Amino acid sequence: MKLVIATPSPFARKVRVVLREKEIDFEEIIDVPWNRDTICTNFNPLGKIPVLLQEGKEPLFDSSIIVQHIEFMKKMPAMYPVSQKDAMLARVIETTADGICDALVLISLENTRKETLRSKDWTERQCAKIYNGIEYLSNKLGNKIYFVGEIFTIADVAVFSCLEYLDLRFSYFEWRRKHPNLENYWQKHKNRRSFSETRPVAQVIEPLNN
Ligand SMILES: N[C@@H](CCC(=O)N[C@@H](CS)C(=O)NCC(=O)O)C(=O)O
Repeated sequence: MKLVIATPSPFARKVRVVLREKEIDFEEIIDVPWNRDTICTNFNPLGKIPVLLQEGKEPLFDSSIIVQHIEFMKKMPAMYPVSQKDAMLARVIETTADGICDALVLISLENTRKETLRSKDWTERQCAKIYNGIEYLSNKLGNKIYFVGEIFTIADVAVFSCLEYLDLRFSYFEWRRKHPNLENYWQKHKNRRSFSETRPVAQVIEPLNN
């Protein structure tokens, strides 16, 4: 099994963490999806990583779909809670963290454009999603150790990946100071092996021409 990733990507990281948690062997192929020589367009019409490649099977894309596929392999630990209520909550948390990351990706991309072409209004619109999304996550967490029940789930994978992506792309936001409960949460989980082995690393991307 091969996983096409980009080293800073919080979406690829979700899958990389889940495969490590379940101790499933796989090979990582590093790509830069923004560059002209990306390989991900060979497998995903949307031109995005992560993409899961398996011998004799269709390529799978989108982090949530890949995680769902891995979950069907029935290797423990399960990433989605069993009860419908908790499973839905985990997915809402995952979707919120992913949406924050979408906004961060869009802001990073906007910032590669010529300064005169950048839209302040549009960037502010993305910033609102980040601020409101993080506040929502902080409220959902309260003083708990895990987002859903007493177990590590996809919600934790997605939020932790999102918080460290914020550090990489949007450090001036100071989420740690604004949301001390998320800082405590980060401290509790930062040494988990699947996280420490997958810390985001920036890549050089080709700037947009306009
Ligand atoms: N919803 C997708 C988002 C994936 C995504 O946005 N990946 C970014 C890298 S972090 C990408 O490959 N972007 C390239 C592009 O949009 O052209 C997922 O969860 O996998």
